[in-house]
Amino acid sequence: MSENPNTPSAYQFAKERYAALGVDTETAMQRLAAIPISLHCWQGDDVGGFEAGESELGSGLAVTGNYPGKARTADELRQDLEKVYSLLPGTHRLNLHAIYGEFGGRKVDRDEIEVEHYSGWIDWAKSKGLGLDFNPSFFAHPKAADGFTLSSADEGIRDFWLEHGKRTRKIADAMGAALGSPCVNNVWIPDGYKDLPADRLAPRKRLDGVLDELFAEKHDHCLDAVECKLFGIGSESYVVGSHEFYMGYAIRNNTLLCLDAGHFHPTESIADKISSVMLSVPEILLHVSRGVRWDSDHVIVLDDLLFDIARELVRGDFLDRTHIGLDFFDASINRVAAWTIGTRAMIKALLVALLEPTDTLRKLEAAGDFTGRLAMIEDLKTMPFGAVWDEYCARQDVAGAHVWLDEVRNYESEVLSTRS
Ligand code: RNT
Ligand code: ZN
Repeated sequence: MSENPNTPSAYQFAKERYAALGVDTETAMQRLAAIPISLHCWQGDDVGGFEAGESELGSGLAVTGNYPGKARTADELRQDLEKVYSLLPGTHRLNLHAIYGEFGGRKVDRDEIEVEHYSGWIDWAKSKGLGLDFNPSFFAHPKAADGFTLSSADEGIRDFWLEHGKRTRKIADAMGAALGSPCVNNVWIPDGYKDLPADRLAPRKRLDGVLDELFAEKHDHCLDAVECKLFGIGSESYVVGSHEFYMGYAIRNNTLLCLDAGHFHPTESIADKISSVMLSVPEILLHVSRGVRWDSDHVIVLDDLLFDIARELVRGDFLDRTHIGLDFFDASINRVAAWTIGTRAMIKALLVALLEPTDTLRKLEAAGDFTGRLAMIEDLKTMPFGAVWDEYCARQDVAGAHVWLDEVRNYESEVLSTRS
């Protein structure tokens, strides 16, 4: 089908529509290209990791589904990630968990990990121009089996996990130094009680003290973040690392605060929290996720919650102080597609936010014209952002809507289906 050169392209048409609102689509695309998203490695193998021997996930984490083709080795995971990155416009990052080290089949316990176990990842990231982020893994381990790690009443357990955490900060520092881009190291622990606690304070005091020890040494290329949770499976009544706990901790200690979209009450959105916490903490880490009833980790899609998060980052000019990470895991669909769908949704939401005529909305608001504000918010929903998205993908040489899935299906038949 040949196009009539006199017919404006869908993009040209969209560009003019946005220009009429005072929005420059070219600037929006330029800004978008500079926003990295940190992809979570654990979508690729259902939070399995590469430690020697079998281990139960546990600690309130559960991945459902048995779609074939999950990555069984670091090489397979990297191969899958390369496919995903090839379907994403822009330059992004990878977020690794400590359990994804390359241990050569040897038993290397969590308190024994070294930078060398991650050198395969660092070399690969360097060759692909990717930044790395990191996480201590305080789960799927016999010493996490009774529900407590860093806040345990047992000094031996506490010390074991403290050593693990310290090592991850050193490794994160080495990653950041090697790649010339700071590495966010995010602490999430599962600690909590299934049923009514008698002492809510003692574990929190212990955690407060242990975190001080954990963060005592300065590392120039490691950015420390702490992640709260409302409840988990098996910690329904009490979670030591609650929102208030970490909010206070981050403010007192100048660490990053991690907001996971699935870790709050179901009607609570992290979008509304961003402008508040940004007044008190230097930077934030996001775990963009999608809670569905009692599960916090569905693949993100372009829904109102995602639009709201992206809008708040752009409206508040917070992008420079925000590390956008993803955190979902679905084993019931093609995992490469899951990553691609979720990450592309995140990038699209940011594009829509960058295309908003925020000044106009703010003028209406300042004038008390709430009718005009609501009318504009509603009309913006049918603006042709899809044409700008397609143009952005084309310019970045990335498959557009519908076509990317063909690439994933080919990859599935050529690569994923050969894995038993
Ligand atoms: C768990 C937290 C945490 C994990 C990952 C694997 O509820 O969200 O971020 O999902 O670290
Ligand atoms: Zn999370």
